[in-house]
Amino acid sequence: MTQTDLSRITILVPGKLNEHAAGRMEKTFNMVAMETADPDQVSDELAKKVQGIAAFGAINAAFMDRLPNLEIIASFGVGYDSVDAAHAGKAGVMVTNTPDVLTEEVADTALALLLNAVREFPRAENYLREGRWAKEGPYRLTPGTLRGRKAGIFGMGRIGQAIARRLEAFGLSVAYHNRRKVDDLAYEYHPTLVSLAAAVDTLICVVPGGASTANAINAEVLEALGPQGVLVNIGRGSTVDEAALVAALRSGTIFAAGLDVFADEPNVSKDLVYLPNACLLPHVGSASIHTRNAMADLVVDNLIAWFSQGKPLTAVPETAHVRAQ
Ligand code: NAP
Ligand code: 8YV
Repeated sequence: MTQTDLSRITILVPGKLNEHAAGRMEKTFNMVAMETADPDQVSDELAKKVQGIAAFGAINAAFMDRLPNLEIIASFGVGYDSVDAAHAGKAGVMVTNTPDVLTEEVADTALALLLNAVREFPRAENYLREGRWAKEGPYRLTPGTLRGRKAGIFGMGRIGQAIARRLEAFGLSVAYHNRRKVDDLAYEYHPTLVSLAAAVDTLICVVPGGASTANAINAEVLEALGPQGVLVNIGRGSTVDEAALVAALRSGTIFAAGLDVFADEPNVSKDLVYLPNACLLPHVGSASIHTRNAMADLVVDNLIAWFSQGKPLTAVPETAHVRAQ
């Protein structure tokens, strides 16, 4: 199929579209934007036309079922817990995500969160901006340091390994927990999350969201991490029991936390916002123009590959069996 033929293919874009993706999509496909992925907002005429979705938010089973000719959902982000990929797999709909292109950016952000949480750099900067350095003297010596810390990575996948490389360069030891031990990786493996937390004082969470990781970081894990413990979550907010985390930060059960992701984004619990030992970012792990453009390109390139060659570039495992008709 030629580029001209692709322009006859209707791609639905629910929600706010990344600008770079929008530019390429408009030139390549018949792009139809809609506010949210609400099946009741799709006319019968449009429903029949749609062959693909570029997803920048959640896509549930009801929305897929509304579109009888849907072939592919190209999702923006490596994590695709907001897309019902299991349903798509059963319905013969391909789902793609955006792995690799964001790995190094997200790993950088994880290290920034760790340093900020341990060395209080955002608070020290506010101290300067408030004029307190000149009035009150130097910012306090931080009780926290990276020196001598032992790091544990929950989710030693693509991003977990990029974080591990950085931690090694910073002089920290590294251990990890996954469901399966990774072949040819020298880091110490722990078969349970609690055993990992007990063995380290710096826990970095970078597992996918979804049922298998929901609330995995609970009171028991935080207790095991201990009073010098620092939790960094760059994975998904659903993985942390936020009430247990707030209690652990308040009571000194752990020392500090650095969080990029939250249970109910963009709403962040006031309990966390008011805690001085929580360092918070608004889900910006991959949020540079460079990396978001690369993710946007991969969304568009997956759609082009599917409709021109019948094979996407980065299928998610749940739909790897799906073939173009
Ligand atoms: P990946 O390569 O698939 O790595 C995920 C790792 O988690 C794998 O090593 C996997 O190993 C492990 N894992 C999965 N389920 C688990 C479970 N139930 N228990 C223990 N370990 C489990 O994915 P990635 O590219 O590194 O991305 C990881 C996640 O980071 C994404 O899914 C996304 O949620 C998050 N993320 C966040 C941002 C941000 O902006 N904050 C940006 C990008 C990604 P096993 O299968 O052996 O368990
Ligand atoms: C994106 C992410 O910010 O890739 C992921 O899984 O969480 C982030 O890179 C997000 O998907 C875009 O909304």
